[in-house]
Amino acid sequence: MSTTLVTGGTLVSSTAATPTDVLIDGERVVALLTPGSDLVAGMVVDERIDATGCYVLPGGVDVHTHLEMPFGGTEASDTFETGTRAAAFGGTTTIVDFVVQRTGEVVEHALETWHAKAAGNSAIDYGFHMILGGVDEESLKAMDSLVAHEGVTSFKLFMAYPGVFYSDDGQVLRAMQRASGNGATVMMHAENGIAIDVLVQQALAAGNTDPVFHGLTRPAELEAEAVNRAIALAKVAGGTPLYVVHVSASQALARIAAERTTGANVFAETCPQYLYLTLEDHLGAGGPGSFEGAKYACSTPLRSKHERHAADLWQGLRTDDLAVVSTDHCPFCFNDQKQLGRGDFSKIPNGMGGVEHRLDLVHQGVVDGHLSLQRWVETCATTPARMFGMYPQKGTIAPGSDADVVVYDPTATTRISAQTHHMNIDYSAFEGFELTGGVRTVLSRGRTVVDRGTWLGSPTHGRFVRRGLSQYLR
Ligand code: DUC
Ligand code: ZN
Ligand code: ZN
Repeated sequence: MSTTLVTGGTLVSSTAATPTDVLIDGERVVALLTPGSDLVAGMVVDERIDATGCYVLPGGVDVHTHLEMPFGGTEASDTFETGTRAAAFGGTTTIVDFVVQRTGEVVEHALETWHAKAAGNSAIDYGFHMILGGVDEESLKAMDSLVAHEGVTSFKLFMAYPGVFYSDDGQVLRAMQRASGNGATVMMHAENGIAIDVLVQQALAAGNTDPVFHGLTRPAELEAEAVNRAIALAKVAGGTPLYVVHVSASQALARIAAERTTGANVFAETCPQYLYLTLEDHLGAGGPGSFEGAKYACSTPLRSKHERHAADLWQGLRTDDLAVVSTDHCPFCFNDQKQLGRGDFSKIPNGMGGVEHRLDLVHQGVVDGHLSLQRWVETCATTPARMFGMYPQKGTIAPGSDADVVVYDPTATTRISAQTHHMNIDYSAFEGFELTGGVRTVLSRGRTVVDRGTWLGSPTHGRFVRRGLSQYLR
């Protein structure tokens, strides 16, 4: 076992920012030390990392990624190897990826398939949620066994994508009832997919095929309506913990906030794309006839810059009505995969890549005055770890925790570009963004995996994290 001392930095946690040295022994943090103490001066350590002028924070926890996911007639372009390496470059040291179970498929087989993809191919630690594409007697039973034996304690349901992942209200209710019994969290893709499909067919029939119609046929009201229904069903099911994924609309957030004032276990995340990108400037890029906007087709969609969505999302992050920032990393290359939707926006594979830039993009929110430093760490590391049963192994720097540590230079400049990023995607949704702050050094379980832009990790380093129940319930 070798020892590492991270010295001279400011330890930023979800509650404080304090000059602190961090002592690591092997894979774990073993002590937090006052800088300059005799203990530090006399200490024999194998490696010292000078963090002078930098923040020292717990490795980021991204609880919403889709690596190697078959979807939209193709497959997400990052593998576990490329996606986890890119995540590490951006200071994320744990991901929770989505296993996909489709109608009729045995849930346990789907889980085995995802273990086979990830094992030995992950640079950082990873856990799994389970997408239940088919809610039936067998899959309901499997929920209990995944929670009890497999360390998979959260299940994603879709109120969108009829014929693909869609669950009707009865199926949603049954899965929620099961989760109420076994303690699992239900994650909800909340959009009224039946109504959306009508709007999509009408748009196509009218000859409206450009990417911007992807957003125009998924109006904010249909996100809010689905959120409302999900909340009602969770209540009827006995107060199932509900986590609404990728919230993008003010109206949906307002419904979540209202419910939270009652003390209900209703939680939500947003993603950087909804904080920075818009329907007009990105999904509508290039104007009529342009296909450029396909780069930005994701669901929920980007929202109008003429409304208050982004401002409300930042506020929701401040007030904890949005507890987490994840990425919904689901990359598809523009030059081949996104082309599937040329001439028909409904065939554009939905998703964009962002796993590498979450910490930087949310840190920019600190620089811009939207969030405190502590809230940055809380929304990007500590709360996601607690929300999904990984704390204090993950999400904090404390004696006994995994030594997942990021040294972050708040004076650096990060320029985002597909030319320099590490994700396996031929464009960046954030191309040209110039951000204040940058990741300098990243440790995953005590091993330095990134240092000043150099890759020092290994695709066999990452381990499966068996998760417990949510530790964020109230
Ligand atoms: N939304 C996306 O944009 N991609 C993957 C699945 C989803 O719900
Ligand atoms: Zn979704
Ligand atoms: Zn997703």
